[in-house]
Amino acid sequence: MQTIRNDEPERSTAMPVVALCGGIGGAKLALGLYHILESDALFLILNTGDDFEHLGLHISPDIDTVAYTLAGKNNPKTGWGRRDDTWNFMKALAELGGETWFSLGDGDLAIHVERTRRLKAGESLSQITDDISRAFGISAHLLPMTDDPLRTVIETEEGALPFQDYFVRKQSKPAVKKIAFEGADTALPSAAVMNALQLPDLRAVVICPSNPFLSIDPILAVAGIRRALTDCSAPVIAVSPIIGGQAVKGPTAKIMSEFSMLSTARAIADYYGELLDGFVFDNTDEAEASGSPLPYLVTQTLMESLEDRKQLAHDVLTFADTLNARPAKAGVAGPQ
Ligand code: FO1
Repeated sequence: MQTIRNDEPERSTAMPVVALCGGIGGAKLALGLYHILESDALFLILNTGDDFEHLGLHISPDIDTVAYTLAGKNNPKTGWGRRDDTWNFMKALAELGGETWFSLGDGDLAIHVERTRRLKAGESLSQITDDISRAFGISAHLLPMTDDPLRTVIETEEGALPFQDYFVRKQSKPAVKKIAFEGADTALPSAAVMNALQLPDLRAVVICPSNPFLSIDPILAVAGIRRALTDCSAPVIAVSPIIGGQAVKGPTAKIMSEFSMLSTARAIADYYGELLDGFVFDNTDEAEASGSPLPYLVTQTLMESLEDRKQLAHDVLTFADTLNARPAKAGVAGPQ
């Protein structure tokens, strides 16, 4: 581990931490952070580029994955959906010849129905998400990146595919040529997102080990968020989603090769570029870490158990505290 200074006093667990998070992979580290921080110190900025209308319902997969995970209601086998859910609705839908490529459990349906009803009544996604997380007893702040429509569209060898068509229906098989974020030119970040990034005593901004292209880029595409990250007082640290050249889950490594990138953790750090103040490599990638121009930490990033999630969260924040000792980031400019 390379540090700037190691004699800083330990930071309080009550100091706020912001994390940018997609679905399954990101939710693991979010849970670790949630466990080690004081109850309301965690602010999660969540990707809504995967949201879509399906069967007349507004589905927000990453918000729901994180909410279920923090509430202990998540399905540990799939990573998405509710623990111990039943599938009567899907069976009945199949009997009618309805669309069954996207699986909605009976209990999971409640969140989609309620969200859709409230959106149609004119409430914001932020307000609805906040109410759902309070109803689940979650004390962290779950913040959709925007209340405006922003949809990830994957331009593939088979043509342009809405995100869930690419990811679930086509199982991420078509080669990706480009990724677009429809609505990004008009989508605004919610006030809660900007407030979180401007908290004066912010301890760290953590980019979870989510897919950079599919889960983090949509967040960065919302006007003002990238700039708020480069301007914020806290160090911005990304945790590598690549370990030993492979993604723990999902198509990150596949997309990297389709974009003619090396499937390495270093390539992820380079991709985030000037946004970062620090990068976290897995132990497996220690050799490539040593050439990193950024301050870095080498630790276990594979999160199999709850203990692993908490340990990684602790390691990342301890690393952030060493970077906090650096002069303020004031004046650092970055692309919007
Ligand atoms: N992922 C799948 O691979 N297959 C599904 O049928 C599926 C259903 C589903 C329902 C609700 C939900 O909140 C998530 C669901 N996901 C499913 C996960 C989701 O599509 C992706 O994991 C995320 O969008 C990527 O982060």
